[in-house]
Amino acid sequence: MSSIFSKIIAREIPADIVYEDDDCLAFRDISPKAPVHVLVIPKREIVSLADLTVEDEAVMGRCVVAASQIAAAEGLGGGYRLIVNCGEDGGQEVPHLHFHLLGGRKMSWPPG
Ligand code: D5M
Repeated sequence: MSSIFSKIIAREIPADIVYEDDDCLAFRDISPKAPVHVLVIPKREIVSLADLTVEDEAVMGRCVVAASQIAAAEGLGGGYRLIVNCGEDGGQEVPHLHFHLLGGRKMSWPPG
């Protein structure tokens, strides 16, 4: 399923891109919920965590490592949160799997 994130990958709409490799893209969230709010996505069109297969293992691993590298580059040495919303009950709005990298403020627990 194509989404607005496919258009960002294809450079059809602008985004503030902070990281890219062959498998993953990361860009700043348009509606940030923390001083640092970056979305890390696989370039492959995967709708949600619920759609992952073993063929996605390497790509997902790359995205998580990329998130760690971006967090360091963003100066989040004090900690941060990496979140995936999955499906309607999980609060997912964009049907392209994405990690929210949130940092730069103290996080509360549990999330709403
Ligand atoms: O989160 C979807 C996130 O995607 C939400 O935080 C806004 C963000 N978003 C939506 N459109 C854009 C564009 N065009 N650029 C950057 N960020 C965007 P979810 O987990 O699906 O609720």
